[in-house]
Amino acid sequence: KLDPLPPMTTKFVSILNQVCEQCYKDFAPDKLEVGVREHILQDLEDFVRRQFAGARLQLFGSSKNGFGFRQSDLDICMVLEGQDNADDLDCIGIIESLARLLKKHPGLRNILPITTAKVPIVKFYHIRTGLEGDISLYNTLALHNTNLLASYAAIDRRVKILCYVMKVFAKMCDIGDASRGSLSSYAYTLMVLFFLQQRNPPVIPVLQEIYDGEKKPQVLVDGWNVYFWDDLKTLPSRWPQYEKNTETVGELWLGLLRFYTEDFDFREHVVCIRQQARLTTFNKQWTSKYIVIEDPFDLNHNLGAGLSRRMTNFIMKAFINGRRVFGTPVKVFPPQY
Ligand code: 3AT
Ligand code: MG
Repeated sequence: KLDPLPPMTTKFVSILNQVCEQCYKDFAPDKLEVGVREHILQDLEDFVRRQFAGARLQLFGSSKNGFGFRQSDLDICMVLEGQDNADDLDCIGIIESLARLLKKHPGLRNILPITTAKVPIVKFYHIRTGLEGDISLYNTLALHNTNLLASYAAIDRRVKILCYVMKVFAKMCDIGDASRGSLSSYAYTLMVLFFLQQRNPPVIPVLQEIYDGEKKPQVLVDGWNVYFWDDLKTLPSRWPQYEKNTETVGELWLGLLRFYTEDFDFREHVVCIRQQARLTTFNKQWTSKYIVIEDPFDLNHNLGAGLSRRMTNFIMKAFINGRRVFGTPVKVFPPQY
């Protein structure tokens, strides 16, 4: 049972907004740091090509999706020229020999192949920058979902800021580490995007539902349709709700916490960013889990599938506390700049 929130004050909404804006300023990398990542990538590609002549390396994840932190890891996908998919490749063998090769790179340390995971990777530590990274093979869907997230981030700056705030919140509440049984950054980003699509009026459209003609185009990757409207210049004419929502980031942040604690029925509905209409857990046969988040492309993939009941409760409690803390006006004296 949720305690009712006291009335909001305009003063406190404005403070909330400042906090969100500041969070973005404090954590977003600048242009220089983006360049550093591209530079490391190029250096690694040159090095890897000594042994894998047709290798191409590509950054994905938060180095590219618009929600990267200064210390975010480098997510790298490797493909071999002339080879469309990983079907007849010995991925584990390649990861192991890639690890042996990277061990000879003077700029790297802590090379660790992980071949037991669903997606085999080799982890590394880049000495000069202190960045960690991993290289996976043919992680093609991840490249596409990175582009989808990047498009949403480019529509409205509030999208970017809210996703940062959400990631900081998740880290601070210790609910943002998938390797320790929690949800991944990617999952929280999907939750933010879903909220912004469902807001009235919405802040962002459903890009996967905008297309020319009668039927949605098919762009198949690993058997899934990765089509979405990526021509953002034409969005104002394609989407009648464009810029209709004028809420501040602070209002949206509290709105998000209230949405997931007061309105959204986790038992009944799926967090699903590929369609405007509500999708039910019953439709998906995903009724055994409380938090259900559907991947926008791989529709068999529930990002909440790995959550234990304990962890689910822990995450929901963090949202409930967040709602109370951010929803209760207190007298604060903002720092003078
Ligand atoms: P960080 O800033 O690194 O926390 P991120 O968005 O880079 O945020 P990860 O490093 O956890 O997140 O993941 C890198 C990318 O891998 C993001 C997404 O394109 C893909 N990815 C991660 N987890 C999943 C998942 N469970 N299902 C599908 N794709 C995923
Ligand atoms: Mg990452």
